[in-house]
Amino acid sequence: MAAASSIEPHLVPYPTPPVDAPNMVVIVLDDIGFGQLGCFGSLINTPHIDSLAERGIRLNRFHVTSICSSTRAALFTGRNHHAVGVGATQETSFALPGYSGRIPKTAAALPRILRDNGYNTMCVGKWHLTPQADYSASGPFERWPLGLGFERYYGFLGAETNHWSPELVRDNTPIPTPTHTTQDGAYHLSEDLADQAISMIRDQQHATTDKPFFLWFATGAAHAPHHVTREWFEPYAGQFDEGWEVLRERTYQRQLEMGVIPPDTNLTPRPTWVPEWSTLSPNERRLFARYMEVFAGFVTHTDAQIGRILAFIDEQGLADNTIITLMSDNGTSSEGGPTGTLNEAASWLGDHATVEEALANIDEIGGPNHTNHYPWGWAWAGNSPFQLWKRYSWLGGVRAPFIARWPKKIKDAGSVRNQFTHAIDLAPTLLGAIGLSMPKVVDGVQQQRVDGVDASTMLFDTSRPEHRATQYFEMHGSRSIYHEGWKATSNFVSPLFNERAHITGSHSYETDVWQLFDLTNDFSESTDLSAQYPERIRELESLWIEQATANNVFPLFDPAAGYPGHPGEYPLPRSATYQPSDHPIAAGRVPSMFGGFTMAAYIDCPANETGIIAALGDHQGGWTLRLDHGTPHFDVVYGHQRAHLVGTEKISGSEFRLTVTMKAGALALFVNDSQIATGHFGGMFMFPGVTTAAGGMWIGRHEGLPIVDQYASPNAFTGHIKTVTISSGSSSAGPSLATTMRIAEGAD
Ligand SMILES: [Ca+2]
Repeated sequence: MAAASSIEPHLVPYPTPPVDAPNMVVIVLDDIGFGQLGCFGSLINTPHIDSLAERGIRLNRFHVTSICSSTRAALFTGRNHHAVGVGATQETSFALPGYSGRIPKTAAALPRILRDNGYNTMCVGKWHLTPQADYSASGPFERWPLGLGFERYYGFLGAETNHWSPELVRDNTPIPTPTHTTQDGAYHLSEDLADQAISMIRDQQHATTDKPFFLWFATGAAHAPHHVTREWFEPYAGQFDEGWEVLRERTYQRQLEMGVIPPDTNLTPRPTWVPEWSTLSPNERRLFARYMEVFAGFVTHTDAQIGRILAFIDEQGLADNTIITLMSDNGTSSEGGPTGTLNEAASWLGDHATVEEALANIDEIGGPNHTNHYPWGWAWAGNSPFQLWKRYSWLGGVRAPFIARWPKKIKDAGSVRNQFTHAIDLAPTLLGAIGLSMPKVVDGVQQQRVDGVDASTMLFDTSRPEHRATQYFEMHGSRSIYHEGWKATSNFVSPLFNERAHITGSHSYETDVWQLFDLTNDFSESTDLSAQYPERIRELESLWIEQATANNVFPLFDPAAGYPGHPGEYPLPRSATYQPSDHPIAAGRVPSMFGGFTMAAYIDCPANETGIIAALGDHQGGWTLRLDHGTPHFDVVYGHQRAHLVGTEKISGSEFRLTVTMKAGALALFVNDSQIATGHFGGMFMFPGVTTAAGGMWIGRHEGLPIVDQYASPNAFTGHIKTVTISSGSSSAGPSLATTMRIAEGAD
């Protein structure tokens, strides 16, 4: 027997980070346009983000995909969005290679690669890369944050959530909903996210001061709902009273003064679909200005939360060797429509509040009673100097602000870089900055072509040449291509959001027209040169087709075409039985109630019991079956549609069956076999605001904002619930594809 001292130790190796590896923080803002940060010319105050730019560099030709999920997929994988199956948002996954919503194993994501190279990886905030069918407690979890390479996660899985009462997940588990029903600032999601990010860094540094970390910090802001306390938006009172043309012009002048746009840049003119401010009524101007004041306050509040993270990094002495990048995922959002909205999800279904209704609620805008979004005139102003907005392949959709700071290496602080860069370049660039490249094989899986370029030397080398000659764009049929300084852009307008009724352009791929721009001399894509260069426009169209083919862009988006939806792992049950739980049941796993339903609750109610039996949604859209001191209630609300069924007698005793039925809009409430109330619900029985927030149905209590103001959450049931069974009246019934798309893309 060998002596212990002669045994060769067998060490299982840990991954080793590169020598002197910097920490990395990627901050992704939502729906903030090129001209909506102070350091990009905005009149909105963003002092902390501005200081990041002063100590770092800005890119004025940074591009994205024009929508949330797709940009995030490109940032994470270094590949074009269609090439990794995320040609549109996760709410619209089709059984098509470019649109499955399922990032393949052939495209390992940045956090996974960094983790394999000795980094701790942490994700906080908006995710939006899990297919909606995979949101439930059964997953599958492969495309949740932990599945794509993060070690810790705190945030929301969907497109958006309520900032006063968000649907949150920690790692792979939903957590109780922080709920705040007044506008006094006791809870706000952005503040919580900053707290969580700071806490994760602190924990990691306590354990291993020398180990590098990667933090992905994605705010819900400034995506709708635009939620913020008064103290943040009141300083903007009156600042937008001169209207959106003036805001756009002032932003443009500041952009010129700052040098974030070239001196000869044209400010593209106001399009016909943005009304002249002077033609609006005094009431409209008052309302629309308030929507913008709230948005501005929301952005400034977001900036302050980012400032807290930056201050923490400074205080820890980490700033010098931490790469911080900050960007937006797409241009400004027009999704409030021409007049703005108090309830964005209802607006997706065409249920708009009138200006008078909104005015009656003007002092509540920004608070928990609404999910407001500003009118699109402000989106136009915020994209100065470009045309159009989010969801289009015009620069107003695809060019976004970008800032990078790395004091140790970036020495020309405050500079503006102008190389043509795209979201797909982020992952190879961050890896390149630490001497790594995208791996060829991960877990034995051969990796697919990397579309992004390592542009890391651009960060600190001012003389670096252009790193990209060509880039295609496509979103919902809006197409463009950049090639060697030129950009060709189609005038296609998708049918989403009823924009065809307003925006001039083609409604058909057969008849659409491509325009040509010399971006080298025309920064803002303002002057169409297609008549002058007919050959060039044809070449660029051909190049677009070549690139689109290589990236799985076809077939092009067409809601009338009846694309096959991509199913989840398991089909929806026709009927399911539930018991009280500490966690919600993912809305996407509840039997379809769209074509009618039966809901039967078996309960014991010893004496005048109160509380929620089942509930889904909130006062902006949802339903609840509940008792109020023994009296049964069923409430359903959605925009202007609502029904309230109330029993005529209290129930008391054991073994009751409480049943709700709905068929063709007719609602009935039963106790055992006796019908006790009827009602009518004229709307579609679906609540997209819930599913896009990755929210769920609760049994026995209701987390989040209440459905009706007769109770306060969680309103836990004081009796005993044995089971609640929901059976679909018609499990195959559902909205048309066009309606589904409208709802889903509303949530982008
Ligand atoms: Ca977005």
